[in-house]
Parts: sequence; C-alpha cells; structure tokens
Amino acid sequence: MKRLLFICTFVFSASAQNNPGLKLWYDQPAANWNEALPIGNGKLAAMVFGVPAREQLQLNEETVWAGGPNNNVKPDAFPIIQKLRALLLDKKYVEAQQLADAEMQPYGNSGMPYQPVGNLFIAFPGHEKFSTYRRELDLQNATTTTTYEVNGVGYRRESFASLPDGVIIVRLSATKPGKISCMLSMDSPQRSDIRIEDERIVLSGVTGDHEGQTGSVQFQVQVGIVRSGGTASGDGGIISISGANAVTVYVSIATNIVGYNDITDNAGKKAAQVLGNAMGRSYEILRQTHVKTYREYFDRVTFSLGHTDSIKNTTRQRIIDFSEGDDLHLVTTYFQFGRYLLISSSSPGSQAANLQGKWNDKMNPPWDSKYTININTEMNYWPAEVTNLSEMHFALLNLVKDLSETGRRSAQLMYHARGWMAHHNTDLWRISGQVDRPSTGLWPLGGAWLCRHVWEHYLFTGNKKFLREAYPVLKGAAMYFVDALQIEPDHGWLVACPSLSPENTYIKDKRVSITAGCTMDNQIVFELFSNTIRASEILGADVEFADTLREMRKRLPPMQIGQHSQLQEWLGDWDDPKDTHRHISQLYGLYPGYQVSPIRTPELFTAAVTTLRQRGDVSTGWSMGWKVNFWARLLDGNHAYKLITDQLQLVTGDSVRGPGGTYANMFDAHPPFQIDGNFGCTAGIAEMLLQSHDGTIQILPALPDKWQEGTVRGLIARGGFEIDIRWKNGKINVLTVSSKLGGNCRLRVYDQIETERGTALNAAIGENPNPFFYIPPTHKPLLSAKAVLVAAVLKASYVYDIQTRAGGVYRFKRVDDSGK
Ligand code: FUC
Repeated sequence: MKRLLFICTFVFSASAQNNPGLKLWYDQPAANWNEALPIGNGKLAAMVFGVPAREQLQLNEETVWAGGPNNNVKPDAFPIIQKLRALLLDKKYVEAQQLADAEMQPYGNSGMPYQPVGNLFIAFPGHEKFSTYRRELDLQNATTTTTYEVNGVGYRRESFASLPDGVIIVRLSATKPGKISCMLSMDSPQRSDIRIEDERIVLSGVTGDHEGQTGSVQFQVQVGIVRSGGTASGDGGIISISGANAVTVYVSIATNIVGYNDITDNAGKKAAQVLGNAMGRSYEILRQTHVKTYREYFDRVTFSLGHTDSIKNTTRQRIIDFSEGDDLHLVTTYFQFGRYLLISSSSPGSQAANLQGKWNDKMNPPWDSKYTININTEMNYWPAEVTNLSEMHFALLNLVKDLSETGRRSAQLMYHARGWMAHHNTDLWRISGQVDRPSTGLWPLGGAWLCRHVWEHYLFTGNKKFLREAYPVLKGAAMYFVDALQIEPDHGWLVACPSLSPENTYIKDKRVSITAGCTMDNQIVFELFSNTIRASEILGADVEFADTLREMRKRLPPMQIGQHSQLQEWLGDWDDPKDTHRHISQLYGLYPGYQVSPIRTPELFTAAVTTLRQRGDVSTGWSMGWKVNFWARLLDGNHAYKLITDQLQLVTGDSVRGPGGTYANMFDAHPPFQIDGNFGCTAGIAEMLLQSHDGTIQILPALPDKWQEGTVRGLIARGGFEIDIRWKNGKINVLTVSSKLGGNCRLRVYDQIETERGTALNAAIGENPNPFFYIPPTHKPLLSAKAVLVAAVLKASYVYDIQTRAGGVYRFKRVDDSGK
C-alpha cells in the first residue's frame, strides 16, 4: 500500500515525450487578458480567450507601431554634454543633475508605442451555458484548444499561429454534424475600416500618431473561411455561418513595413498573398507542418524533475499552491513555456521580442512596450543559446545591426564621436537618442550591452562567417568609446561620462543619478573592448585598432569593494546597504558577464554575495529572473530556487504596484505584464543546470536540494557542446557530451566521473586551450579599508580535459563509490 502511494505521488519520467503533458490548462474561460493564452509565429501573435459564447482572439502584428521612420537625436546636445562632463569630473554632482534636468529633456519623442491590430470575435448564440469546459495551451505542439458541451453536443476550437504558413488558424468543430453556427466579426482601436471583400473580412488600418510623429504603418487583416457543410454569408463586415459541420478560419495580417526606414510595401497585397497560399492547404496539412516546424526547435531540449499529483490541478491552482508544495513539474513547465514564448515571438525572420514579446492589447501600453535596452530586451534573449534556440537570437542580432546604423547619428551629433551608440530604449524605428528624462535616459551604454549578444552567439556556435559579418558592429561600438571616454582626474581612469547606473540614484534626497564611470559601465566597456580585440585576432583584422583598445582597457576602472563589503555600484563608495532597488547593475559582471568568478576573483565573488543579500529577493518580475541567474552563478542552487518560488506567486488584476510574480496564464508580472521575467527565469533555470562561462563546462553547478532527481537533454555550452545530464540523489548518473565543433572539453563536475566503460579521465592542467573558453584578465579589485570579506566556501569539484572531435559523442558516468 505504502509503495503504491509512493508511485502515485512521485512518478519519475525521463523525457518530455512521456512527460505528463507540458500544458497550461484551465477549467474556466479567460476572465481577462492575463488569463488568455498566447499563440504566435514571430510575426503574428494572438491572445485566445476561449469564451464559449464569444470567442476572442486579440491580434498583433509585430510591425504595428505608432509613428514612422525617425531618429530622436538632439542635434545641439554636445555643448551640454561637455558642461556635464566638466561638472561631473569636478565632483559637482548635484549641479550636473540640475543641468541635465534643465537642458537634457528628451528631444522630439521618447519612442513610439507598439500597438494592437484589433480583435477577431466568433459569436456562438446559445453557448452562454456550457458544461465540461477545458481550455489548454499545449507546449509540445504550440496549439491552444477549448472544449465544452452545450445541449449534449461537444464543441472544440483549436488555434495556432502557423510557423511555416504565416497565418493564424482557428478550427471550429463539433461532435455532431451541422452544429457550427456562428458569426465572425472584428474591431480595432486603430483608425480603421472593416468590410467584406471576396467572402473575406478585410480590416484596413493605420497606426496612431504619437509625440509629434504621424502614424504611418498601414496594416491589413484578411480573414477567410473554409467550411464543410452549412451556409455562409457576409454583410456589414460580418460573416455568418449556419449549420456547418466544421469551419477553418484563416487570419492573415501584413503591413507596409519593409525595414525600419522603408515603409513602401503593400499591406493588402502581402496579406492576400499569404492568405491565398494558406487557404489552398487543408487544415490537417497546415496543422501538421506547423507542429513539425515547431517541434524541430522545441524538442531539442527536454527537462524533467518528475511530477506529483498536482498535475491534476489547473495551472492557476498549481501556481497558487507552488510555494507550499513540491510541484517541480511546474518548474519544468515554466522553463518550457519560456522556450515556447521565444519560438513564438522570435522565429527566424521576425523582429526582436519587445517588452511584451509580441502580445499587447493597448494603444498606449506600459513603457510603450518598446525595447528597453538597459536590461529588459537583452534578458529576452538570455535563454536563446543555452536552451538550444540559437536561430531565435537573430531577431535581436538583426536589431543590433540596425541600431549600429542609426546609432551613428547619436554618436556623432550628441557626443562628437565616431562609431555608434544607443541610449536606454529603442523602438521599431531604431531610435538611438535619449528617451525619457535624463535621470533614466542619459545612459550611453545600450548599444554596447547589446554587443555582448553578437559575441555570445559566436562563442556558442563558432560561426566565423557570422563573426566576420558582425565585426563592424563590435568595432563601431568600441570606436564610440575610444572617442567618448573621459579621463577621471583622481586615478586617470577612463570613464563613460555623463552616464548613470540604471535607474538608480546615489544622492537619494536630491535624486541624483547622473554620474561618471559607474561599475556596470566599466564592466560593459571592458567586455566590449575585450570581445572586439578577440574578434580582431580571430579574423586577423584591425591590428592597430585592437592595440588601441588594449591600451585603453588597461586604464578602465577596476571593480571596487566598498565600506559595506559590497561590490560598489558607483565610482565612489556611495551604496546604501538598505537599498533594495530592482536594478542590480553592478552585478552585470556576475551575470550576464563573467568578470566575477568564485575561482578567478574570490573577493569580488564574496562582495557580490553581500550586495545581493543587501538588495533582497522579492522585487519586480524581471529583477527576480535576474536574481535566479545571479544565485546560480554564485553556485547557490537553494537560493536560486527560492527566487523561482518568489517568481511563481500568482498575481491577479491590473495592479501595476506590488511585488512581481506570475499571472494565471504564466506570463511574468512586473507587474504589469512584461515578458522579460519569463525569459530571465528560463535562462536562470538553465544556468542552475549548466554553466560554461568560467573556463569550464560546469555540470549541475547550482542544483537545489529539492531537485534530487532529474534529466535534462539538449542544453548548449559555449564551444558548441550539447549536454545531456541524468542525475539521482543530487549526483550525476549519466552525462553525455556531443561535440559540434571539436576541441578540448573541460568539464567541472561535483562528483568524480569516468567514461561509460570505466576509463579514468585526465585531470585538467593549465589554461583551457579551447579558444571559446578564453577569459580576458580582469583588473585586480580595489578594497575599501572597511570591507570585511568572508572567504567563499565552495564545494569540492573535479576538472577534466577531454579531447573531442566534431560530431563526437562522449558518455560518462559517476565513479561508483558505493561499497568502496
Ligand atoms: C526599466 C525598469 C522598469 C521597467 C522598464 C520597462 O526601466 O527599471 O522596472 O521594467 O524598464
């Protein structure tokens, strides 16, 4: 009896295939947007409400943004920038802030909002009362389904955004023939016109004017139907269907956007073409090809921590119960939901996922649903490489390329510098000027942070052709700092000035944020210079420029440990240990960067722990996502898991205050909804299982006590190694490394391992010869006399070198210590 009970409550499953369903499911229709379920194919997105009497698909197309081509660069900023530099280097911080507030308000506009297209409604008269209701989003086939019964007839709706065919599909069917009678209609908050043309609903619109920019994105939606049986008629923008056996609804949306500076396409023609192609294919074929394309990405990673009886509960209930129980299957679901969202928002050829991915129902969404590039946009792409979705990274990498063109203007006009730069936000039009007030917007490092994605893509894939093509982006970003860095008088350090530590103040009572040489800036410039130098070495290009960067890199400020034993946020020791600000920018060097390491820089590592403790756990959604990564890098799996628990707190309603968490539909709550938290936490979970930034590939570096048993398959390490791990009792059981590029595979493990045949492995010696694991030497930190550093206690580890060839698969097992 006891044994049976055990099996019922904890069934271990090895792969997603026999995983008890990676599904979000509910027993009620969505009561609001944050309960609706997202589908998307990168270009198009919809939120599906699953209301029986009136289905609603809230529609988005990724290029539907207000305004038109522009760049908001303040042409006469340079003299003010010069005055700010003089004041800041003279330590006149309050005066500098006052000058910035007076003279550096945003020029023209602070970016355009991402806007909705409208809604498709499908009304089913008589379906107000229903039974046996269920709606779900199946993460394994990227399809959402609603089923229910009315008067003894079972109804089913299935929706997906086809990856290969570019349309959104809704399939309506019933258990008895002739039962589909419904009306399709649309609305839109935009300036628009809705009519019936060729038996289709056609909605044509143009986006909004905003902050002096005329709305100039023309879009068109075309909705066509294919039915079996029954009749259909169209009038007044509405299609009425009566007595059909089944109906397939096809939704195509297109705009006049060709690129950020070209709006000459024909929206109607494009929409009609895509719709025509799709309507020529049956529902079954469309579904099959969609699922096949999706699974080629999604199935690359499987992750299981086992499951309990909780899987019987609705997703909403599981989120409510999470902190009290051991529903580890919800963690794997959340992780895979993050990968689902990345595929659905960033498939090849699409724009970068914005603050809400591609899902937004508001004309003026929070923060315009723009690209906030002082963390949020970057965070969206943290899971891309490590969770084996490298193709999705291009949505961002293409944005960086665009910015490297528009950002020349801001470099030149605002800072009289060569190269390119961007501030803390951009939008569809790739604006590079200052956005919002100076205390958050006058930060010139946005482009430089984005450049790390170029480099990381290279480290994970080894794609030299890509690096060659992208090199000018790195070079241009580095060039900007060659011209723009200023000499700090006390030490002669080179610092970004004016700048700020996003979005924090250091003289709190006077709201002073404008500064010079804050820690994150120094870390980002150090990294940008180092990556550009390495790229030039690999490509055999620009020897002299690389030398210049080498010389300047020596003069960047070191990281400093302050009076409270913290990793200092600013150049001065100004941190308040009680500050719980959501941004923890000074830990950029811990994650996503890797200038803070338990092995190479133990003092900084210890100071980072102190800083993170001082900042606390609970915060906005994205901040908690970041902290999962921080604690994983600090090798503290239990604390990382605590942050996952904080993230998996149910948030309801529209409040924009209060701690972050997760909505019923598993979207991250800042609050309000921001997709970055989903992606940050997904990346953090991967980082708990595998790290490859610190000269080695670390297996299970931050495994929480609760994750005693599990498998993960298909995670990617730098150097192009694909990793599968199975563990039991918190120890490695089987480890498989598939080498894509060959080269030395240096493993750091916390259990002794050997080949599967029992041959001992070679202990690692010296520097890792694999070039993808090269780490530039970090400056020695400066320590305040008052800092008290407690040495970090690290678990013993084993480090091995394994020579691999491209295409080779290497299997290892733990050295069996039982009985020895
Ligand atoms: C940054 C954050 C805010 C918010 C906004 C979109 O400014 O500080 O919390 O996430 O981006």
